[in-house]
Amino acid sequence: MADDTANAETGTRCGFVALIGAPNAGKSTLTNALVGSKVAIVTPKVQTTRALLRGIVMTGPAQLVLVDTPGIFAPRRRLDRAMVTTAWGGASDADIVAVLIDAKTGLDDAADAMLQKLDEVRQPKILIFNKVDLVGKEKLLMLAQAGAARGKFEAVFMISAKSGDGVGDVRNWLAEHVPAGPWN
Ligand SMILES: Nc1nc2c(ncn2[C@@H]2O[C@H](COP(=O)(O)OP(=O)(O)OP(=O)(O)O)[C@@H](O)[C@H]2O)c(=O)[nH]1
Ligand SMILES: [Mg+2]
Repeated sequence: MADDTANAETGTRCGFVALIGAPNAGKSTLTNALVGSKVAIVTPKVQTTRALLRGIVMTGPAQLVLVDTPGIFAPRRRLDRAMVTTAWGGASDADIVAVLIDAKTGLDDAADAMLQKLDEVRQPKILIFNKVDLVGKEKLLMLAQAGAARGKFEAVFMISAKSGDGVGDVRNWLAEHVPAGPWN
């Protein structure tokens, strides 16, 4: 984890944050919401994002370099495999890994497989349940408990990337936890 003091000379912080999750979880929507403008393509179709895409967020003394990744799923074809490899590559290069799960879909087998593989990821991780606008409070509570028990996460968030609900909390947390250092 980053130390708690910002860069002594400049007071700045900067870090790479990878957003990973199943296809359609809302990674690109969250990227756009955090950046504050449309940098990533969002569609109702799965596998819209096919390569790593970076968005820059400035928040106070912190610069977040967001890395939107293709979805993670069990690949069958060669292009699929390449996309999934790209996504995990984005995670391994990041300072912080943000794991996005569609709250409507919940912790299905695919999410479970992804969470299991995440145990191998050494960077600090946060868990984000997205699309809370589509799910009732009780299910959310259940998800939060099950998710937190399922892996080692520094924090768990409930958001709607679409409405912006909770997105500010994620931005603030990331800004406080990226490493001290000069902006890119
Ligand atoms: N209701 C609701 N829909 C959302 C939310 N976030 C994203 N969506 C919708 O979910 C769909 C997929 O969103 P994307 O942001 O493209 O998802 P992605 O994870 O980048 O998908 P891939 O690039 O295909 O892996 C789109 O139709 C979004 O409008 C949310 O918070 N609430
Ligand atoms: Mg996408």
